[in-house]
Amino acid sequence: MADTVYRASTTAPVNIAVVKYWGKRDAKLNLPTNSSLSVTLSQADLRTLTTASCSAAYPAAAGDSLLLNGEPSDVAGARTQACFRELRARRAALEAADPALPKLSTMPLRLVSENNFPTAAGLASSAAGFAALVRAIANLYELPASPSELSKIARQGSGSACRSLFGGYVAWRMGDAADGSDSMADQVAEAAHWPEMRALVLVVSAAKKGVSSTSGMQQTVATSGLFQERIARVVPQNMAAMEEAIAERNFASFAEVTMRDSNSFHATCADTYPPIFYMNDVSRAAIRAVEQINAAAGRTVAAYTFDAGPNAVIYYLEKDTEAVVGTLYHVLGGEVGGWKDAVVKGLKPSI
Ligand code: 2P0
Repeated sequence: MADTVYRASTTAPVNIAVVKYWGKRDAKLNLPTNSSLSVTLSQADLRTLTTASCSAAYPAAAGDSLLLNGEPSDVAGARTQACFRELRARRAALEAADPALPKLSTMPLRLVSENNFPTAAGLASSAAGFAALVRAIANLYELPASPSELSKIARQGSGSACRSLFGGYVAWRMGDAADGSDSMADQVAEAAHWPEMRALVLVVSAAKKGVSSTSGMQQTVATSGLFQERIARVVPQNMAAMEEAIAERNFASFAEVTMRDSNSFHATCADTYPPIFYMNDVSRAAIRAVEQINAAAGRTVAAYTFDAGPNAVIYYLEKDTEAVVGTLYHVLGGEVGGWKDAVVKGLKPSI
């Protein structure tokens, strides 16, 4: 039927890196200078819900469209276009092989997407957003693509998005092929492998960040000497140590690598010229609070990490909830003015 509307929906979760992606070796294909590793958070807390539809009845002149949190959003950008192009090409190949299939690849696409958390709050909304966009269209087109195959497409939308196609503990392998064919994500361990893991997001500010990740990392690659040390030695060591810590469920080691890698990433930001500062005084107060909590416990019970913004993510184990969450409320809520507005949320990794 000419007016049939084809439709598919999916959700994708947020991920928070414990070994950070920062730097592109190819901006067009979105290929990174280093591998990275993240924990995927529960979709009950943070997720994007996306519905993709297409129809021959949608006016061709209007083209493809995206409604994000109720507002029309631009789809003309090269990143979004790359995702559409890759997905349409795969659908067109299926249609060429089976002429009985409806020609969805030629129809305009409409996407409707909603986050259940503030966009651009430093909570990796682009990761969940592009992961959901790619999987919704792949479902609509009934593509027989594995999550790793889809991760190569989502990577072109936003690098960190490739890790949101998996739950649990996820690595994005940088690869070395010039065409990006081996730069994709895989699952290091399911969430059920380490079910006691918890994450807590301290929202210092829900405002849009000052320097975007995309331009910030380009400036770092171009100007920081310290960055060369990070990609040559620090990250490869951290990736290996992190995979071992996860395999052994060794929280002290997981925590140390997480905190060291966050510190290393923010040090390369400070070494960028002109320097980039994502953390603020309130962020640094959170670091001090985690140090106090660990010192008081006499062992490592909490780990902080910061992305391209001031918000803290604190990892801890369920059994240490009281020591970690209770103390954070006490220390930050009571004594540091900036935290009066902070939202403290306990999150589980997704299954
Ligand atoms: C990460 N971040 O690994 C790191 C840590 C921010 C700090 O991935 O240019 O939005 O779209 O590929 O994925 C943020 O970078 O950058 C990011 P693009 P993206 O989570």
